[in-house]
Amino acid sequence: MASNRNRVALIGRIGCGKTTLVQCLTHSEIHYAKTQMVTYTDNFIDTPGEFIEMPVFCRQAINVSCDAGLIVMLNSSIDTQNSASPNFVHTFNIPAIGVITKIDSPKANTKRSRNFLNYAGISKNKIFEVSALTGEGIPELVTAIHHYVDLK
Ligand SMILES: Nc1nc2c(ncn2[C@@H]2O[C@H](COP(=O)(O)OP(=O)(O)OP(=O)(O)O)[C@@H](O)[C@H]2O)c(=O)[nH]1
Ligand SMILES: [Mg+2]
Repeated sequence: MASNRNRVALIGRIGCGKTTLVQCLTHSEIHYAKTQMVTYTDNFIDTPGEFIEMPVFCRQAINVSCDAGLIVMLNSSIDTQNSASPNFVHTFNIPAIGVITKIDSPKANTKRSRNFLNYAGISKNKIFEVSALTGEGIPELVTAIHHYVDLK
């Protein structure tokens, strides 16, 4: 069976920026593409936001991520709502980091995002603030990911 040990699983609400972050990290063209199904690439498992937003799909988020090398839980800094249950990331016996997206937005509220990510079980020192559009915070995130997964 193929191993996902060298893949990063991305989990977060619809539109939080998972696919855009993968495009940024893989130096691909940034364009909007709604994730319709779990999408595997060399180093990433991109999940649809419905997996965390709709309880009926939540087990799927766990199933497809449970043998990844790293869980990245994303939260958009402009999203006022949370969908992750308390300590959600501790469902997995694998490392997890948090990523706050869209920090370029004038409406960004990173404090709120930090609270949501803490609530999901991510330690305060494992949260990274990024903008996939401006590139801010991306080098620090890449360094952090390299601690767990060898990105191609
Ligand atoms: N301003 C800004 N917009 C962003 C950023 N990242 C993503 N977006 C925008 O947010 C929208 C949704 O981004 P996606 O990457 O498709 O979100 P997703 O989490 O993959 O969403 P689903 O596939 O529906 O689960 C797009 O219009 C992106 O351009 C960012 O860093 N800054
Ligand atoms: Mg997507």
